[in-house]
Formats: sequence, structure tokens, C-alpha cells
Amino acid sequence: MSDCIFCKIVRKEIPAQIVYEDDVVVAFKDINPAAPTHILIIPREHISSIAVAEASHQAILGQLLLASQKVTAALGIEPDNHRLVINTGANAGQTVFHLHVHLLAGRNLGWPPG
Ligand code: DGP
Repeated sequence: MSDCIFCKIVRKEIPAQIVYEDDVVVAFKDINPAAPTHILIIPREHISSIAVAEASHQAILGQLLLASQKVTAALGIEPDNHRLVINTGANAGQTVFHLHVHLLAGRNLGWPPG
């Protein structure tokens, strides 16, 4: 998608503080952090939301979640003290329509989330 901001980050057309990348995913610091550590993990392929992901995306989706282990290792975050969030749809707070997993850490994470 030529006008998708996250596709532009994948293509390195706009800058981002990338903390991990491989042939399937890119992980970078959120521009508006909601926690001391706030990383976005995205697939290189444009999928607008988990709600429209298809069976053919199964491997990508698995790698998207498993990449969180790479990110915590790269950043030295305790592997069992963080939260993964996927906002799905505008009413649930999704503002960028390129699938992304928020990885939040570094503060007390209350439940339920707001
Ligand atoms: P969501 O609300 O779940 O769609 O989260 C989108 C996140 O993306 C939000 O926390 C801010 C972040 N974001 C938006 N534009 C950019 C950008 O250009 N660069 C970076 N690093 N993060 C962005």
C-alpha cells in the first residue's frame, strides 16, 4: 500500500527506531509511547487488521507473535513481564490500518485496560 505509513516504515521511506527486523516482520519504537517500553511489531506484508487476516496469513501471524521474544531479548526486557495488544477497529482504538502488535513494558500494567 503506497500511502500506508507503516508500509513506508517497512520500505525505509520514513525513519523509525527499528529494534528488530527479519524477512517477515519489523519492530520499532512507537512514536507516542504509552509505557517506558512501547514497541510496534508489524508484518512486512500489508494486512489492514487482524479482523481481515486470512488462513493464508497463518505463518505470518505466528511469526508476528513469536517476534515478541526477539524484541524482549534485544531490549533486555523480562520475558514474562510485558503485554501484547492488538487494537482492532476504530472503536477499539485502532488508528493505523496496518496490522500491528503493541508490546508494552516497564510500568505496572493494570487490568482491564482502558
Ligand atoms: P493503534 O492506535 O493501535 O492503531 O496504534 C497505532 C500506533 O502507531 C500509535 O501508538 C502511534 C503509532 N504511530 C503512528 N504513526 C507512527 C509513525 O509514523 N511512527 C511510529 N514510530 N509510530 C507511529
